[in-house]
Amino acid sequence: MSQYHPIRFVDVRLTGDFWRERLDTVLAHTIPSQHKKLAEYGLLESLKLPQPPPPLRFPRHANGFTVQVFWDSDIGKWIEAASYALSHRRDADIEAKIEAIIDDFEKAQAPDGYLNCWYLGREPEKRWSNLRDNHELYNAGHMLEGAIAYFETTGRRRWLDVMERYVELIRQTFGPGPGQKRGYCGHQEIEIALIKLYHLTGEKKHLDLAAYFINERGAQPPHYYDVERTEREKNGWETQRYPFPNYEYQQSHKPVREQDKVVGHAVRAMYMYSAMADLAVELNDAGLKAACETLWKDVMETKMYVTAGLGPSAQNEGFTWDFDLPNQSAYAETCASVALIFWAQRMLHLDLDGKYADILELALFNGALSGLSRDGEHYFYMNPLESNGMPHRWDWHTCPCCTMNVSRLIASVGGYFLSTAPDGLAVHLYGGISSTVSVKGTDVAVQETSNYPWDGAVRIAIDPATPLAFDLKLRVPGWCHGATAKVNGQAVALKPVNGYATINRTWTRGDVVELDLPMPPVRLFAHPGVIMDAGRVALKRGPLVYCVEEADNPGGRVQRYKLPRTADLTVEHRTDLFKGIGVVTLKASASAIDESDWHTLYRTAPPSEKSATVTALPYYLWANRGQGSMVVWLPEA
Ligand code: FUB
Ligand code: ZN
Repeated sequence: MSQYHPIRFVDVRLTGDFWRERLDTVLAHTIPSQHKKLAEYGLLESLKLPQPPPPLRFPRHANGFTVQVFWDSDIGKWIEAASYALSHRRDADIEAKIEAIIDDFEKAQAPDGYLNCWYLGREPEKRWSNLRDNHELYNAGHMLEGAIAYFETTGRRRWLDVMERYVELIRQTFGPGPGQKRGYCGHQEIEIALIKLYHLTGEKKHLDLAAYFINERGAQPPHYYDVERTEREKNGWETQRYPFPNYEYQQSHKPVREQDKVVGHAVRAMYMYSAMADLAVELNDAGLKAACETLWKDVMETKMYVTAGLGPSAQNEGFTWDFDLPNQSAYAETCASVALIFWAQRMLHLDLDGKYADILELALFNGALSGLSRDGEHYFYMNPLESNGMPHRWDWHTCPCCTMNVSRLIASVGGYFLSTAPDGLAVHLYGGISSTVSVKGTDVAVQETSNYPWDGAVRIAIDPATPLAFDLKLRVPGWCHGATAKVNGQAVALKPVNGYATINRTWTRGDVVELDLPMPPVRLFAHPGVIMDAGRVALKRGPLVYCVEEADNPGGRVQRYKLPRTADLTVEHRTDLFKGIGVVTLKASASAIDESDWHTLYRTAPPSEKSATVTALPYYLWANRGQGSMVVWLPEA
């Protein structure tokens, strides 16, 4: 197990243009507009207890389910995102809004600590009766993460106290003891939150409860979801047949240590694997670590989109079979890529191996970041890799999980840059941050400056309070060949081991490391098993995957282009495409099918082609300039 631990989000300032701009947008636009939507769509009203609940905004599906059962989670996630944002800039108005929500939660809490506004308001007698579908513990997890983030930013612990009371009730209710329910949530999440609570408080009981939920999952016949279903049937509460043939959907088809294939709902899977990796670190649990490694290999080798999108299917919001990665119908939920980042970060702290940081970075700059528009007020839930312009970005969703997942990610992105160990400091991401970390008990100021991801020149100033010998581990991304470095102007040999190059010296105030990460554009080809990508090529530069969008290539659907294997890819720095930011586009000579002479659906004459120039844009930026076609995997000429 690695000795490295991530630093806290509150200890990192974002100073680079790329993340500063995204953060400023989240602060100024996303967080306030999300609060408006929470009000407009009735989520805030749902906390006003006791009072007769208003009619459902989203009527129950035929199976009795409504997304309203997890509204508490969306509110908790908004507070979490807002709290991360507040750590960068305090805002009295947002804080007042959070306090008002806490007032409502505090008033709603039952005397025994129970706190779920859906059940308290609408069906109190059914508390804990349907863990499989109704998200009670998932909600508690997100509320707890919100309470922890709010406390970490503000030092105010009122909501944390409320949530600790609730956690105590959960501890009494679930477990292997007499009279306890041997249950666990159908949507994993509380496990991650409990481990965070353990990190915050140092109280082992929280870690133990997280471990219970993970170890119990799918563990014993009879299956818990069958047991609770039988109870519901006795009470006349079960009206519909369960739509899935087994419990793969929520990864409870077998004990977690025996799971070797990534199955089911993608977000649930990623949250569970994150908690498993966390527990493997905390408990030095080799079995959990091995299971995580097997699952990681499975998803990386057969189930991940080139953008780090996960889950091709809308039917289960998740995984299907190996190499099934359709482009236009890709579900690739924003939440799933965000959750992959959580998992990758935890794997990275199991073993300091750059293969995990590479995926963390890939998901960050592509599958997750695409979820938020330039203006910070429009979103993608699904992140297809090919489109005819539909669906477009929306300003809210009946199921708003992705909106706050992407805002909490961006507002806390600083927490992914650095880790410390007893004898070292590791730098995982580049893009401009400043922080002061403690190494061997000495404060070390770290200032990383760069125009990353547009440019691979990175400057890292290391200023220990007093001269200090330690390992500085610099990630050399897997995509990068020919990285070089200098310390105080003198070249040093970089010999990366598992993706990290170690520079060991006595660091003194004023030391500067210059790292150069060449990032020429490259072509990527998919495994032949991915039949949807046969004969196609994707473009990438550094961590950014590119797409071809109609906005830059007017004249009809962009699928008309064919890119010759040998065509040069020209890098262009552009400041004219998006207000306020410069971006790098790629340009190439290509051919394009001429549609003007097609008048029938089918014909015997082959298509005629003409020469053309094609421009590619970072994928995360697509669908910000109107609706039009887009393609990541371009046909080759
Ligand atoms: O069920 C809660 C969230 O809503 C899931 O994580 C998403 O996939 C969406 O179904
Ligand atoms: Zn989502």
